[in-house]
Amino acid sequence: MEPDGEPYSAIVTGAVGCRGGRIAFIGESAEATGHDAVETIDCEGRWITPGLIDCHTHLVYGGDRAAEFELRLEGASYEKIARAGGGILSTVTATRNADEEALVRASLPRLDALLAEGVTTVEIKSGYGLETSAEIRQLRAARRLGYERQVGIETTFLGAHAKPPEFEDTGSYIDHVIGEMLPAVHAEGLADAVDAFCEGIAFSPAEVERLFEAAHSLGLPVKLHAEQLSGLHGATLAAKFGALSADHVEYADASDVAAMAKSGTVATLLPGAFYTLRETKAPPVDLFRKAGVPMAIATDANPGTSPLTSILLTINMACTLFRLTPEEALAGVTRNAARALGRDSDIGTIELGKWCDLAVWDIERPAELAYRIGFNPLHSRVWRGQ
Ligand code: DI6
Ligand code: FE
Repeated sequence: MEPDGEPYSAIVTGAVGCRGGRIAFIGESAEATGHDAVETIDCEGRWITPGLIDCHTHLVYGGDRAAEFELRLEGASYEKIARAGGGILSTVTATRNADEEALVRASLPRLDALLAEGVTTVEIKSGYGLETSAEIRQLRAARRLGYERQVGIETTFLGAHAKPPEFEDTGSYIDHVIGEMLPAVHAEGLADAVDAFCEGIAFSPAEVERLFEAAHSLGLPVKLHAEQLSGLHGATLAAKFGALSADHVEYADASDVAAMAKSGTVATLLPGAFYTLRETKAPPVDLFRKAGVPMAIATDANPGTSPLTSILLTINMACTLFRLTPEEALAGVTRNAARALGRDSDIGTIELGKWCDLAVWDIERPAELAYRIGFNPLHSRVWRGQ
């Protein structure tokens, strides 16, 4: 509930006006009559929300990991498979062997699944190339998706996702990421932000800190996979660098939450990974609430830990598994997801001057977006006024 208004900040009998792809009117339909529109569309009482934003995905990759899924069902753990060279590294091999065209073709059906549920902006990370040319190819393929479809694409450089086999240790690989890969990706203008996987099986907080210093010196914002499988206080480190978001954060503690509140870092919750890995430690949602840390939710769409391309199921899981309210979950895929991308001046709410990205729903009340499982009530989708 907003402090002074309807739940969900709803306008019960409202209208939205659009000019040049931007929102030119939002308010009571009675007040819209003075505006002379070229075209008027009657939504017949349907709900209109901001276009949904999936602010954390690894959507572009080669191959799949169905065989690993079977292994896990036979008892192998995600960490054990990763240490044995499977997991992320098997996707790295498949991604390195795919050209840009093949990556685009493999990713389009996954993107289309998101768009069919009202998504208008998608963040896509690299991190399955782990060498300069393959990372660049992955990011180019991600950007190309934005020309193939009516959708906003934000790209994030995740070279520090896993140590590739060519490197002896994570320290020497991070040196390479900082010294060569990041500058090359930045020179091509392919990264909107820099991310890393801060975890026992990936990179240490000290290594991430060096990467973040390099990102900042290039003027790039940072975000971090933090406290997913263990508590290393990556979230505190992220906050120290004014990170846009700390993501997963199941193991974040009170000190991490306080640091995030101070820096305005968004907590991006990823219930698809929690579900797939059958984790039991839920993120400290109550602490985030009390501290006023904005919570976003996202699919984490990736071939290993979250083969999920349904934003509506993600909303449901955030409520059922993490106990978000349906209103918090909707804010998590709109307003707060925009903040997690540093794009809140442009998208995420229906406000004057923002892009006219909308989703129109065949529902009686917004809680239906969270309540149903496997049902898609999208009526239509508007991207930049189209
Ligand atoms: N955390 C995750 O959950 C994914 N990446 C990451 O840093 C997993 C990626 C994968 O297993 O392919
Ligand atoms: Fe992820």
